[in-house]
Amino acid sequence: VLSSLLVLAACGGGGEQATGEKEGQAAGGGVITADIGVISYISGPGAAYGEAITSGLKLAQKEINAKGDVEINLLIEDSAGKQDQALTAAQKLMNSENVTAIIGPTLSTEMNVVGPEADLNGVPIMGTSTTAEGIPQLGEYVFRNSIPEALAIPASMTKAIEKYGAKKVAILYGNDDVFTKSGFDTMKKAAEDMDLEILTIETFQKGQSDYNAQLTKIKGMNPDLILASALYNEGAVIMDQARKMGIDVPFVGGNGFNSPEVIKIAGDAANGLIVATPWYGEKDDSKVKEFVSKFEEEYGKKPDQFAAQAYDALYIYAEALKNAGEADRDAFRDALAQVKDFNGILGNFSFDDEGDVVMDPTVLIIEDGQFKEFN
Ligand code: 1QQ
Repeated sequence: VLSSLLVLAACGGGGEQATGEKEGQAAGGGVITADIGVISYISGPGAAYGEAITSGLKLAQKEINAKGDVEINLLIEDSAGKQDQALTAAQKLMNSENVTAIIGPTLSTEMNVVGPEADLNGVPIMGTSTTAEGIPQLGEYVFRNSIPEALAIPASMTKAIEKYGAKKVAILYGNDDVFTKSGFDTMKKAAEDMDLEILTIETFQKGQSDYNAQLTKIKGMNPDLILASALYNEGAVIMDQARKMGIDVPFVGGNGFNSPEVIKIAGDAANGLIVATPWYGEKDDSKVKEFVSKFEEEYGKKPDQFAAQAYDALYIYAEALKNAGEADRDAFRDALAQVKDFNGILGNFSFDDEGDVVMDPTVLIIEDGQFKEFN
């Protein structure tokens, strides 16, 4: 009795939590259990993003829990892609459910309001698909594992220019969304840096269904390339209408276009779309292949970039939990910030000192109704 009291005292005595866990594990216990909140866009026009994300998370959860050193409970809330709904979900997860940390929300527009609130409450939060400028800078509890537009878009544009010798571009973007606006800023800056002539800048809003005015103007100016910053729903309709009007030049799209929904909605009109992503499902890599086959087995379809990023994200959380040694918000935040050289299905991953990610994207093009490597 005396010796076990001494062990307890040593464990509780100060900062040796990790050692305590190890002893617990040796005795057959010591699994670190954590409630992780998820805020995802799973209903409404962009629901395929959230469906992919939650599928990736659930697959990772199953594998992680089966290994036995951490036990993750996912508490999933729908934000419908809306700021207010995302914020309400975050408050519920933080205050009523008392989660250790949050994954999501899906859109940068949502993270822009949820991130500062989580930071204020000292709740670590990580976006798996938020790519606008400035997301990790919202606070020291705010992270992402999705490659920012500022890296992805210039990579796509560089390849498109190499391949097509493009000199004149038209830009089309949604001006009522944090991500589509940020993507536009990056496109404009990159076009200027690359000495491209910007023929026109056209805007649209979420839910718009008729792009005739913008596309007629663009067609009349005869661009070599169209740069489009949109979520898949608007983006796919834009491509469909453009092709029907006889605009057959390539498009460079931002992260919103990284969804197979673009091909589902636009069909052949999606051919000629160039996007950059750290995810390529046909990669000759054993980890990628294993993930693709497990995902197909579970859901009967191939994973997209959003599923892959979410899958890696939960593994990154599991690693941080293990390193923290306990499901405590502050300990978890510090362990998360220190994740280095994590080897996931998207390649080697580390946060920079602002909680942002540096990764090399692959540039893809849609040809014959499929994403292919663009070389
Ligand atoms: C953002 C995005 C979207 C395309 C996520 C679905 O990149 O909002 O930042």
